[in-house]
Amino acid sequence: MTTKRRFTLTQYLIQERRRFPDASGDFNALMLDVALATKAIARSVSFGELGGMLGNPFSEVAEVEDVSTTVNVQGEEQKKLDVISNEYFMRVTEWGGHLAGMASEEMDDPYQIPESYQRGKYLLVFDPLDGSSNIDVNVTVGSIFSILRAPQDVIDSGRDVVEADFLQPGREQVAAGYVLYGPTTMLVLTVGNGVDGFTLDPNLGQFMLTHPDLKVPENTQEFAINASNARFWEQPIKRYVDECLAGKTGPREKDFNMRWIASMVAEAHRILMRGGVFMYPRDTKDPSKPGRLRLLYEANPVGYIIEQAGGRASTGREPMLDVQPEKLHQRIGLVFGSKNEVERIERYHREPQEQRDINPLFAERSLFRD
Ligand code: AFP
Repeated sequence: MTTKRRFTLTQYLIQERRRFPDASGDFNALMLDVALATKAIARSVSFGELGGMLGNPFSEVAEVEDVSTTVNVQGEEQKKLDVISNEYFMRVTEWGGHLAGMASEEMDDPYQIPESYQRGKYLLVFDPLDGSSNIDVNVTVGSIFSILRAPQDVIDSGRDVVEADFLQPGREQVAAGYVLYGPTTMLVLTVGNGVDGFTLDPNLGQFMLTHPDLKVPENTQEFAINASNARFWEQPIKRYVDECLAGKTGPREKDFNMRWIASMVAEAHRILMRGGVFMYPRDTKDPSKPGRLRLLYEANPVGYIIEQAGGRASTGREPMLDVQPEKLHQRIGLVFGSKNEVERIERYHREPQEQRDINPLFAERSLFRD
């Protein structure tokens, strides 16, 4: 019997580094620290109730220090595992000398690398546990991360990081990835050279390259959206979903399937594996929130992965990776997945305007008005 040779994440990173002979090795070391943090989270998630880590952080706070609220900066309830996962990310990555600072969905302000540690040239941005409202019902959750280069003056001076240092368009990401805590634990990573998937071997404690060069199929007949928000959607999204629902008898002349896990990271993974389109679009539900998901912690890293896999990520109006962030915790409408479907949704966002440009009558009697 012959055994198939598999690369570990470490071997993969060494191989990637060979493309850049001048690289210092800082990035690889940081990535391995991030992977270690996610292995610790995977372990906590897998113990579930047995680990005593489900539920509200104040029921038993033995392992968690400095927790003064059960609501994060997004106004969302924090689970104990949210807090613990955030701690793992910070504690495992802060000491290595590779980071100038971090920002997390779970923390109001940027996190400063303590003075007792060396500061480095990268910024780490993360959502430690996406989909955490699914934890109590034992549905897949995941961590999402993005690695940015710190501005040169931060690297030169070693000064504290400020919000503005993190406000970089998604195209400037050095790497992005997610780790899925599902039936298996999987790391999906892009370092700007395609997308590769690794499965955690529980015996070795190593991420093994199992899904090289992932590609999102260009076409799909599957979409994901929280349809309970339908009354708040803008017209282009209503039109797109209506056409999918009309199936074979509608303008698309084919039937569509629908999925909604409420863990964006798990939806992203399904789309990477078999195609599909995900929408959490801008809507009118809460005028203070132009979308549900966060630009820096969710939309940009997933957008980078999807684009590197040949798919497309958008606000509906412009490519996600071109958006200039204005705030650390900024929310945004997000559409991503199979290229041809996302392009169609973008076209639907443009069309009413184009029609108005061609014929002023459309402003009065548009086909696409409510
Ligand atoms: P939580 O991390 O608070 O569970 O939020 C998950 C999420 O940000 C994203 O992963 C889901 O796609 C989306 O929210 C689900 O939102 P709805 O509950 O409105 O469907």
